[in-house]
Amino acid sequence: MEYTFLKTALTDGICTLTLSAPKSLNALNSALLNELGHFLDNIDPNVRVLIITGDGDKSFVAGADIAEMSTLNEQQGYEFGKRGADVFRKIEKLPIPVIAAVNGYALGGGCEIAMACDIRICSANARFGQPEVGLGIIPGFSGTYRLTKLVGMGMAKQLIYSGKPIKSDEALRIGLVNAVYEQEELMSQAMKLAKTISANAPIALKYAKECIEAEYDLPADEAIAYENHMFGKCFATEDQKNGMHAFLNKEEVKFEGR
Ligand code: DAK
Repeated sequence: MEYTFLKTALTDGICTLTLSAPKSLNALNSALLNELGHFLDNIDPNVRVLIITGDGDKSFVAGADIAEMSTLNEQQGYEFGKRGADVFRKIEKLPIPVIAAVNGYALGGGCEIAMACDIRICSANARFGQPEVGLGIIPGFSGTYRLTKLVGMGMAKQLIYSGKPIKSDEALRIGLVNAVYEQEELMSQAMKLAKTISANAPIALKYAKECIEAEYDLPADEAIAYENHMFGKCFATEDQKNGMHAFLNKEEVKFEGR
């Protein structure tokens, strides 16, 4: 599939995916969401870490496309919300780590797509917010769910009820992002983190992601049993044999993901 709204670059197993709708500050229209769904369903198996960013130096994603949403009826609104939510869920279910490199506005659906990623870092000019109630709607791409998980109910309610964006330093303070960098450093820092991650065992990374996602909503005994089961499965991999052999023999290891 030829993409109109996505740009991709692959280097050493690290894929940078740039969301690109510059005329609307990279707002998420249906065609962009369809392309993103297609990309995630067909991701190159050689990709070990995915970085998602926005085109330009002003905006990551300025939300769902308001022009497109403005004429929807109830059923169409439901379908539009479901399309976005389903695509974002694919990010969470990818068997590889995903880093959001937030390079400016992350409003509405922009904040929501960042929250579906495993790790968020941002530029100093980034702004995060859920301004939907000011448009007569609620966050519709799973924002009420993920923001509450990430920053707690009190702060999530304040952000969603006020609709007021916060700056990068406040996003860092409340744990919505892990680090803030100058704009010109953001992508090199994202790449540095991606390289560190991609040097580790791919199957172990996949299992770690699966555990963290699955265990979050489970009661303690079930969560611990789940981790125990996945820990055991690691010992059926070549990566475990190679990783431990290399450590004991003071050698470098290159994981093959087997
Ligand atoms: N959609 C469409 N166009 C947008 C846009 C958006 N979200 N954001 C910006 N644009 C367009 C502007 O209309 C403008 O277009 P032209 O006038 O040049 O044709 C161009 O991008 C540049 O924007 P500005 O001129 O406004 O630029 P400024 O620097 O002055 O302001 C801004 C930047 C990001 C602060 C401002 O553009 C802004 O406030 N944008 C809207 C942000 C926003 O409210 N985002 C949340 C969208 S709501 C659901 C499914 C999903 C959702 C909800 C429910 N279901 C159906 C259940 C999700 C909703 C959202 O994400």
